[in-house]
Amino acid sequence: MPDLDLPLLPLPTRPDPANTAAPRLLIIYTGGTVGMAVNRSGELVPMQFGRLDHKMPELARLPFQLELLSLPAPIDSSNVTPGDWLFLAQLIGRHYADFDGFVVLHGTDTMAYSAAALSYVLEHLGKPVVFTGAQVPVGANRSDAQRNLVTALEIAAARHPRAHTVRVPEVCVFFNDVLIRGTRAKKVESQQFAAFKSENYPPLARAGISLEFDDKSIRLLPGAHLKVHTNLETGVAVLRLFPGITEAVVSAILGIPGLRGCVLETYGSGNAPTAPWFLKCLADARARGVWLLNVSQCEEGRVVQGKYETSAHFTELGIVGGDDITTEAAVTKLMFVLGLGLGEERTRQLLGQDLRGEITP
Ligand code: ASN
Repeated sequence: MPDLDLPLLPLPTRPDPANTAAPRLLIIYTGGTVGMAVNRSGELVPMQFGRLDHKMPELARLPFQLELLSLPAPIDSSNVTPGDWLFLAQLIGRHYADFDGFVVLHGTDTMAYSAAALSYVLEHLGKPVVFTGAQVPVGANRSDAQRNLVTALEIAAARHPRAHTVRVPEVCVFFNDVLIRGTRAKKVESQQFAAFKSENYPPLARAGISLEFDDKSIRLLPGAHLKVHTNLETGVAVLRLFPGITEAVVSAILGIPGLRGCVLETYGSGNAPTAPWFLKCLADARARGVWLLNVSQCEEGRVVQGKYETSAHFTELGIVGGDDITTEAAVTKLMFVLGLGLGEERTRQLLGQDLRGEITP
């Protein structure tokens, strides 16, 4: 694991001098388009931010105390690994007591996976961890970085107007105009600014002229102490079905040496072929101890195993129904739950139940 002792750079802001309790926020810069520049070959590559406050003078007007922590080697989020998620979680754990909220600047391509992974790994989170980024780099004309970052910071600082308790104690994604639970986020756009969608769950907030929180949709877990988990099982795969998929493909994927779990991306409400060879591949994988999590390819709706004959065998084969979970949240849930190293019974229980608001039971 890289060194956790990374320097914090205080950014000049304007906390109300009379308000000694001005929210203290930590921005963690990991890379992504938000901080990219074009190289000699004309490709966008991640860069160090340098003086973020010079590129975003609006930060100086915010009534917060802000500090910036930049990873030594910022990356395009296509290069993110489970090791990066664990490192990020450790970093947040390291600074948890000293800050009121965290904003993670991250590439958009795999932001939904990172936000879901952090949701699992940061158990009993009581402070906001808001992922955001940009579709156009911060220095460029028409960049969306300013708006996304400023609003993400406002969300990370937000308190209930009367009780003054933390408003969004969740890992979430803020992008363009929506705040989305980390385990419900999906990148749906590579060209437009509205790049993310909340799947099967209402947005936690909408940002228009004012910031409107949907308090009843936000998870509150009062009184708990943060636990940062330190292990993720990487022996997982995704098997997306399509008409015409062959036995060779299915058996090759499910037979990968060291495979511990696989997301089965099925049709509709969790349906799949009933061909004997297909069911045998699943049964053989289960017999080798591979966990199978049934996730629908549909963007809305849920898996109901046994609704159709084409999913009737799944429960008896020991395949876990994923309800309305996204693939991003399912992959990271498998990594997290299998990484706990629990017995058969408990593993099945955790895979099937709602852990971080990723399913509507
Ligand atoms: N390739 C970039 C990334 O995910 C895309 C972006 O940030 N908009 O790092």
